[in-house]
Amino acid sequence: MTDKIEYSRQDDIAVLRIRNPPVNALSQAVRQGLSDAMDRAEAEDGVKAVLIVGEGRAFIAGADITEFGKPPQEPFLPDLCTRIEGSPLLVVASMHGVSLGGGLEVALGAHYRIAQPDARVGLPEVHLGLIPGAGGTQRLPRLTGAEKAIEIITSGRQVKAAEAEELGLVDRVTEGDPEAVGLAYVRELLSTGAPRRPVSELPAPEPIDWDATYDSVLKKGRGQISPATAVRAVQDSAEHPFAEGMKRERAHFMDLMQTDQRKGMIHAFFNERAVGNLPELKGVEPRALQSVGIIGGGTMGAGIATAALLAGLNVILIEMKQEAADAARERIAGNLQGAVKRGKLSESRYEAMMTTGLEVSVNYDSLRDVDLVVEAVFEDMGVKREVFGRLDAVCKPGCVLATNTSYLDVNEIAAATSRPEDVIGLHFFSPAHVMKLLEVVVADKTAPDVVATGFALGKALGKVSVRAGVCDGFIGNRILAVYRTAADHMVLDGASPFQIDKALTDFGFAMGPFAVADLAGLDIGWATRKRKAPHRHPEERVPTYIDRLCEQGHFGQKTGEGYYVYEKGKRGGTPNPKIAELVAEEQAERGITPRDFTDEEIVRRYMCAMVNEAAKVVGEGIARRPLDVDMTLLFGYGFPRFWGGPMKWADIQGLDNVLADIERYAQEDAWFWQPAPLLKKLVAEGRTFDDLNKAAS
Ligand code: 3H9
Repeated sequence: MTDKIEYSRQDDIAVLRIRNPPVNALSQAVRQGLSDAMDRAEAEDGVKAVLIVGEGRAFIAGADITEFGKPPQEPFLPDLCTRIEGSPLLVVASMHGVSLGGGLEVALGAHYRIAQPDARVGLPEVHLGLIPGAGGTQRLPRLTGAEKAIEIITSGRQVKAAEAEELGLVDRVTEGDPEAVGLAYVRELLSTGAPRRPVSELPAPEPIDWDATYDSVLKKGRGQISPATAVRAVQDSAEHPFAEGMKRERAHFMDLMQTDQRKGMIHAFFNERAVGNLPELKGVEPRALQSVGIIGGGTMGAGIATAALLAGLNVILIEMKQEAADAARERIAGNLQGAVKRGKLSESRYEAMMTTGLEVSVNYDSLRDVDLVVEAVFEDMGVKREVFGRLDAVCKPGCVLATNTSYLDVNEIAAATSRPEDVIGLHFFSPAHVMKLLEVVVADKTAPDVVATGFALGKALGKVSVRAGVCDGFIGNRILAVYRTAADHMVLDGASPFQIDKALTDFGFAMGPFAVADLAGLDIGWATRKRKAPHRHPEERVPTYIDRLCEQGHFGQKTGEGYYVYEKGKRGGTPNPKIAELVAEEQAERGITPRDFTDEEIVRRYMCAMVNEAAKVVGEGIARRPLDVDMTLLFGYGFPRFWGGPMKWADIQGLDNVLADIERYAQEDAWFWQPAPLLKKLVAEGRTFDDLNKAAS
């Protein structure tokens, strides 16, 4: 038996304790250990029942994801679950923490399940581009019915113990030490002569409208294939005997294992965790963080305040005038009330946050004792420098002074203080209490413990924090500016914004770039174009057709008209017919003969522009590693998770193919399509972006 399973006897019960920290993933050694321990329990005299428990923070978090992509090793998990279920002994699982994926499948192989009240169970394989592959799609529907099983599997959500009990997924919920309550339950079952109860022997689920369910899940998945595949696997559970259903589930699972989507999603899973592990911060202690000051109570400031309050921090928010201060308080209250409505925050905690947790003031002196200040005022260098001068005068020594600027030079802002080592950029994304991304922007003189404090704040707020260097737009907005331009160029050359949006949402983006522009407000891009106009290179192509719409006061969703026309009370918009006219005028002025684009070409050009700029961002050290770009795009820009991020996408396409396309596009517009030196270097060396990630970790 492997040392991953501790075997002990409690009278006539064999206790199998899984010990594979941190989360008891089902590695080969764990699977082997469980299999051996079952053999031993069955062979030993006097054993009537087996209790399976997990040590540490979870029962079992699922299959060991680090083994995916390598040749599978026996014993295979589906066989292990069937072996547990087939035991002549009574088998009980006592679940605490999470039981996810293969972890729940092992428990479903047991004959009875007891759980702690705060336990959560689920089958999250779709988040890894997979479906449950150890009987989850066959056993779960036999307990919950097909419809509920499909909902649980395709959402991948974690089901709380109470709901799991209601659904028949667990038989009992009892608080206490998992082994102690498990043993008591087994003894009770033995004393009442409870029979073995294999889930596989329960009747198959009733049929539902499989095709309609498949279609709706496919549509909801926006290009992701595994949730729809799960519907077919559950259908198999209804239409075939259990053993045949298991075979079919395995076949689906192994097919999905080979897909790019599985590779992309597992890349996302690990790098979401790796992105905060910066070698340069090893051993660097963050500064103490209990109270946060925020300058400016607009949408951004109020969002940051909301996130900080929800994380249990005290917040002092500064506004210029009492009226604005009152409005900021209202905004924060509204945000927190949203959390109350969604059941994420109790009324009493809400009251405490709004009274003792939050102070809204018009006096900078209130910031005297705070540990960190985030400035979220108007995006203007003069205004920001004035704010930082005042903060320098008021804040205690060691207070971290952060700016939420989206593109201004953090070095210049830091220079407005006598302590540039305490100054950092913390670039939140709106709404700041919802969006997961935080760019931690490190200026030339920022002290390492200030960087560590930025990451500590991000962690406390539940954000995915990415280290960025100083440049116009940092990582995300700098890359966005370029792929947006690629989309604009395609419009000038003949593709409609609506075709582009559709091609990109079909690719998996949450929204297309033109719908996003309408949502953000066309005035933002207009202002940026005006700001950048004096610095443009003569060969730079900057379409101006949309400026004509802005000049007429149409700024997208907020004014009811932009690329799309929005009717009050209706979701989404319809294409604005004026766009075609404005584009045609500009094409005529520039002497462009419009041509057709396929959806495939649209995606390719957009992605190549993104990857090329991203390679420049990494090459210049603005992002430390390709994975920093991937996580930025995934968590701040609606990039489809199943591609893993633009750099992962490029690795999957082959960097030589991506470079060849960029060089081909450069024959039309050499100024825009200048290949990134890093991309050329990697192609020459036959290396990938992922090789760089590995080298940096
Ligand atoms: C499956 O089961 C397939 C089967 O149906 C069929 C098979 C044939 N494997 O997230 P954390 C690591 S698919 C390996 O920071 P938390 C994680 O990388 C699987 N490693 O903690 C991290 O490492 P590090 C279905 C894993 O408390 C450390 O554990 N299961 C695994 O915030 C701590 O993780 C899932 O998809 C794993 N399965 O959250 C569950 N899980 O410290 C995936 C975690 O080096 N896991 N690690 O960075 C999770 O959702 C969360 O990790 C969990 C804990 C909720 C468990």
